[in-house]
Amino acid sequence: VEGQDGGRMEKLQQLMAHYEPNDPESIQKSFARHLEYSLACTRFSFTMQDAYRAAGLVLRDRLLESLNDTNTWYREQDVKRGYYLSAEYLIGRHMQNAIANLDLEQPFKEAFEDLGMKLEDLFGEEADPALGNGGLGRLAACFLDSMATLSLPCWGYGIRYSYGMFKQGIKDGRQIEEPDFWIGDGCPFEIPRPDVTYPVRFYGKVEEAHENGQKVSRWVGGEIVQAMAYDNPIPGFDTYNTNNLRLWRACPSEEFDLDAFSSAQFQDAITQRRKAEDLSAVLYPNDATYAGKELRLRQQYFFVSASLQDLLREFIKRPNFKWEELPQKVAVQMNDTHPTIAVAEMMRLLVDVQKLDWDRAWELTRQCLNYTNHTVMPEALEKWPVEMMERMLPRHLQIIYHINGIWIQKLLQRWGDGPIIAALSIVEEGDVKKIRMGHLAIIGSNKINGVAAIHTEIIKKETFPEFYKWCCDNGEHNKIVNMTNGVTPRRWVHCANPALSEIFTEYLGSQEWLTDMTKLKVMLDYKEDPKLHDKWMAMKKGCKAKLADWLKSTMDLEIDQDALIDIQIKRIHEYKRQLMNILFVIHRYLELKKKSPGERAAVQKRVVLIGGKAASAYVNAKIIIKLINNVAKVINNDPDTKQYLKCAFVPNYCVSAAQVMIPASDISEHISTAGTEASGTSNMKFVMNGGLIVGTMDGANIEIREECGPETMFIFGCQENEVAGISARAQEGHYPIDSRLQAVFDEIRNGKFAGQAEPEAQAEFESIVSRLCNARAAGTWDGDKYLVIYDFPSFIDAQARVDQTYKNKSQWCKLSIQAAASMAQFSTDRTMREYAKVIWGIEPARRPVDEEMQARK
Ligand code: BZD
Repeated sequence: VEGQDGGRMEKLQQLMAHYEPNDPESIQKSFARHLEYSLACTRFSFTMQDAYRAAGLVLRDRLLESLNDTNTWYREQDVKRGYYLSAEYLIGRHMQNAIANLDLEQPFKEAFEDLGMKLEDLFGEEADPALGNGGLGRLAACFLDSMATLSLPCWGYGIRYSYGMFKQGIKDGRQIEEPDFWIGDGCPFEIPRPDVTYPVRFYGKVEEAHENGQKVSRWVGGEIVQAMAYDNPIPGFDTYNTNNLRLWRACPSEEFDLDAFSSAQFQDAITQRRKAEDLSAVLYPNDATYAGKELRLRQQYFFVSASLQDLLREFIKRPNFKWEELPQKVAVQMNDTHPTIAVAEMMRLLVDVQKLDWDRAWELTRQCLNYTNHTVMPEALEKWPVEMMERMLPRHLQIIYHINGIWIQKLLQRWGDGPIIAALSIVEEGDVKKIRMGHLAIIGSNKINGVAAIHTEIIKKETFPEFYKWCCDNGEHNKIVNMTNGVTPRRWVHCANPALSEIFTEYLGSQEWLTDMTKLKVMLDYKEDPKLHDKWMAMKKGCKAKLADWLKSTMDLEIDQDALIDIQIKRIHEYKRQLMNILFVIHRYLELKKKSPGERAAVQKRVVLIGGKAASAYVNAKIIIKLINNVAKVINNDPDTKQYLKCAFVPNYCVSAAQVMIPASDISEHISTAGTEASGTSNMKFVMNGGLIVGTMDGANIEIREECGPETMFIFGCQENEVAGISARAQEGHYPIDSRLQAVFDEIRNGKFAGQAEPEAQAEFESIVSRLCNARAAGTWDGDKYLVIYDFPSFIDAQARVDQTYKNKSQWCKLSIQAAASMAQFSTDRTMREYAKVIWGIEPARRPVDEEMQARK
């Protein structure tokens, strides 16, 4: 509302001058008001779900105050902004995290206990927003938490999928996928912004025209979808800054054509509307390969275009803005290849819409954009058919060709013609011509980064060797940099494991470790202190009891809480080798069976939990799930062994499941073939919670080992530089199979885990085993690509070392403390500081505390 306000502004200013108070009574009042007025419940009759929603609204009020004031502060300070573009955010539940970060734990607890409610019960009512597949999406969520905590003026942009990652059910031992309509009756933590919308065009054609004597391109026709913003406030811990995660929802661009109501086109109108909404309907549940699906490219362009329009609008709004200042005011991070159409879209917006000349626009684009690679697997680097792009994004294809033309010219001038030119081109020739999005990203970026030291080296040597050569030739050695991943200690220690958080706070005398994990080094002085050992073991025991309750209630599984808890939770993939893990479980079972009852009693008890989702079309991964379930059934029902070894596939692994499982582990498995896991991040979460790692020299395991000490890890398997040689031998068939593994294979082949009762499963299991033993035949190799057979004996050895070490409880406890206290490097606070300094050039902009806020504390 604008114009003469007759004192309205002043009046509103007075009315709104005070923040919502945070004492328990005010929280209760606010809660009751929301129950009654926002949710239309009565104080006398409401469900726990209503209570959760009302409590969510109480928090939302406070989040909004902070979000608005933080935005105003950033604008006033005219700071450089960072924008994280990611097709996925695996944020997990909001409520507990928001309470912790807003520093409301105590008053909330009091307020709700006084009303006869436990906070944990409220937390349990929240749907777990799973707008991501796995590590990449969860990393983005941890980044947001750290950016806010460091008071970095950075926003996230993404897609508000109506359906997130599917819910995994297990039926007859097999994965079934169920839709996840996480929004339900609405999420109290998100703020719809019907006023913030942008048009996004698809299809149509490009017209050439002349304007003021200049040749210009106009992209016209096609269809327009509106992107509508949904804001998700991201509060920082120990700061008054709250940042924003802005997710876009696709809406039809025009409301119903009223005439259509009375005409035959009514159906068409509805169909059009639906089609627009389909765009942001569902997350693709694929975490490695891309299906080449048109809708996926539409989703990518949709959110990238809306985000760039939004951030450029913010830039232009600044008084007397100059385009030259764009790189001083804006840094964009592209999370994997998914948002890399941003290179072409930024050029389109600058050249076609803002009328900058090409060279100037290119300089600005290249200075603002950056690209993170998350995988060494070539099949994950997206390539879109030229034909598809030409239809859907005709102007972008022109722009990409133009970028490529200039790029190829440069290469030819430097190196002359040769195979390296085709290798470096953005366009891949072949039966189906394709646009290589990885190449577009690298050419259009200021910095490129890998996510762990070994991964960054692999990028230079194997994924993009020709680019690295180009960079070195150009004196740009630092264009490819390493940014080792991390995790946020707020969610993964403080919220997931309050008992451990209390121990740290007690020993350090403050919560400072939560924003500076180097402080935890003090714990090393106490790593042999019996008093600390008692507390530490009690903490683990408590976590195991919670896990046991949870397993009982979610899957009716009973576990021995004194057993060693061994967990592998991550997406199911051949390279992550859940297969090797279950083969080891079978081996352990066979060994137990051979023993006398007396000998068995001397064996370390173990509970092996494996969880994770398989992409719906990933046949082998689904067979592995079935195998795990069938093995579990046999082992858990064998009266000879069930006391000593239990195994279970935990269905529907997700962020909230991880928060229960991770704190309870003694060991966790991070056993990918060396050189295949870019980083891994759950390894960091487990160790921060005092779990030890059984792992290969891969991804961030290597750096964790350096920080925590080799004695805290059970390392096995071949090294990355040995893989090619071993693999060559496997292909030739010169591959001895360890007799213990052979015994496992025999047992599977003999039908122990399926047999005649399940002929289909039996055939699948046999095919998996026989494939492992395949040599190369007729040019192709469908064998033991991930060297399960080679690494198996050393895996058994590592597990034996685990058992041996675990016998000595105080030694184990010492290692657990040592490891957990040495994890400062793996806080996303460190990671974000590095991105801010090395890649973005962004400084913290901490909101000052005024007296009122101080008083409120
Ligand atoms: O990214 C993962 C890697 O596999 C991990 O090693 C690494 O730790 C994390 C974070 O850097 N990659 C993914 O999770 N990838 C995806 O989820 C994904 C999703 C869609 C399409 C392609 C990949």
